[in-house]
Amino acid sequence: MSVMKFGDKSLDLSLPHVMGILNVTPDSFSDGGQHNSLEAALRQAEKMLEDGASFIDIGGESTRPGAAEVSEQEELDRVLPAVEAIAQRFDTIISVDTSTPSVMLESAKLGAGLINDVRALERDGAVAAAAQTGLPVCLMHMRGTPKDMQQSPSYDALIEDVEQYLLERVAIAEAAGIQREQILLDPGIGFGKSLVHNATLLNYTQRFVDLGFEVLIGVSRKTMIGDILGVPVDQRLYGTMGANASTYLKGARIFRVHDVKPHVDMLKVMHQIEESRNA
Ligand code: 7PM
Repeated sequence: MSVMKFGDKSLDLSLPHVMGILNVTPDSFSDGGQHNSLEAALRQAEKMLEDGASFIDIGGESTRPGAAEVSEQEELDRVLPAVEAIAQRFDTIISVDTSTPSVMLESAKLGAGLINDVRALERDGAVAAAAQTGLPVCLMHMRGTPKDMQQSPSYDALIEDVEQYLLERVAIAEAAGIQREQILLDPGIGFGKSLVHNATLLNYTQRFVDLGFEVLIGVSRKTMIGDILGVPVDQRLYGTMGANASTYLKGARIFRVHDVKPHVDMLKVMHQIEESRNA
């Protein structure tokens, strides 16, 4: 049993877990308005929890390729009301998808259980803020910035580069007092990578697991799936599930997805098969 603590909750990471994506960017709810969008976020969170999500990942910054940065105040205004409302109503682990120190600190006070940073705590003050919360962190690899990362990404040695970067970030996190056992790694699918880069990284998931870390994968509905299948974003579920199933077999244990129920069912079946040794 590999139990990891996320604030006041614990999870057995020998089992697969689904992290449901909750975007609280203004463009994610068409009806507009602060109150309406909070209501819509709560309904979406409730549905994902009924469907078996272990985490709700709340993000207020669009890291879509080419996206502009949001101001700190804007991000606080989007994320904190959702963290507070979900923490009050539901018994779940709240993950905050943020690179901003104040968002980390304030979210932790309101009950968040995980800091999920696509910039691996690179922003000024982020390592110290994350350490101060005492929460686990997910360190993700990104090459470049959301603005420029998809402009012909290239690597000398993809796997070595990503591994070296993540281990550097682990060392910096540990030096600030974050325990090794509190660190999740994520290869950062779609963040400065071509289709072949993404596919290769997924194929090498075991290598990151073998470093002694739990691995989180975020491939849901991404361009990688669209490139392979030639389908728009609303038709990428089956392809997403194929990618996630493949990495489950290579040791990934947390799957960040839009479509919770299909993944919970798929992972339950895969887990049962993988754990069946003695008939
Ligand atoms: C628009 C386009 C909004 C793309 C958001 C995105 C990951 C993540 C994201 C990931 C971890 C998405 C991305 N992706 N956090 N946050 N790993 N740990 O497609 O792959 O969801 S944002």
